[in-house]
Amino acid sequence: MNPIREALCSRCGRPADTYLRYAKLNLCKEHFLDYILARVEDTVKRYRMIKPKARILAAVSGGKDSSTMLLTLSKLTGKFDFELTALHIDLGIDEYSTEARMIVEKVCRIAGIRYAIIGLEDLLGLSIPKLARRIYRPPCSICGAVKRYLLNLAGVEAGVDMVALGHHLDDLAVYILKNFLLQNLEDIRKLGPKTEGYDGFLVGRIRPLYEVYERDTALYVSFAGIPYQSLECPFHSVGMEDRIRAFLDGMEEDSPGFKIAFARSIARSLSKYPQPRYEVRRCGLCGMPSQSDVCSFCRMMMKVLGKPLGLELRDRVREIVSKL
Ligand code: Q46
Ligand code: ZN
Ligand code: ZN
Repeated sequence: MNPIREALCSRCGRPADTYLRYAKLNLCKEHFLDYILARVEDTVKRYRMIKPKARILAAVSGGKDSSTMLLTLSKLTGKFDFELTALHIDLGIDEYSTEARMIVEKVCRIAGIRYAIIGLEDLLGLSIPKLARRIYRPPCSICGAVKRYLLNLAGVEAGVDMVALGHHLDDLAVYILKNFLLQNLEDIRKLGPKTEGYDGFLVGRIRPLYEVYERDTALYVSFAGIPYQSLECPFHSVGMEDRIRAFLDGMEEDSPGFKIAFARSIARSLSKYPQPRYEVRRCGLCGMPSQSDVCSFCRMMMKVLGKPLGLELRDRVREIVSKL
């Protein structure tokens, strides 16, 4: 009987630790790490994400995705000549947030990146669960809005050029297809590899993992020996996204590389999708982007605290990010 031949790394001939179907490559740990770094480098180049001398603020959650984004970007600062710092928002969701914060601190230290943490309890006196209870809304809908607002505010106050997000290919493909199915075509524009900002009040966003699979982010942190969040957020629930994900996974199974091709063709046709119908204005209370006179964050604060935090909140966030 023939012994089963061990797969060998396509780069060095040593035993392989993983097989990437979409690239038809067997790779050992070391060459897998190199390969993902090269994918991120190619993505940054392909979509012209980073201008020389740019200041980039990476949003880090403690999860495998944003840690992969931070670690790979931290290795590219010299090559693309940019400055990288990180921001974590502590949502105050019991042990989940405690673990996330601890991991973020470790990963930033390992990557040698300066970081700041905005704690919702310290900043607002309210965690996500408390906010959700006070305004009778699902925690995830508030959480998304609060994170977006604070991340942008932190970016503005830190004076960075771009905020880097850890969204990976699998999630982006799901969000894009979901918006297409619901015909929220304007929202597809916001899911590209790079979104430009408006001077002084809306920071542009980049997604360096636009062409990196979720599975590869898990392997990246594990092969690199980097800790990542083990607890799942207690508010995570199964929804329409999971059905779309299963469909896209099936397509990927039949045609390896399908999601990359999908993301690339979306990126090429982004300009054909409609622009938002509303004009981006400044909130009259805090000066941040808004679709009406008062932004949704200030309205939320008025409801919960009886007053908007407006410029007072900006001062506090400015102080937190001043160390970056
Ligand atoms: S949105 Fe919802 Fe997540 Fe916020 S409340 Fe938890 S599951 S953490 S990405
Ligand atoms: Zn190898
Ligand atoms: Zn506002």
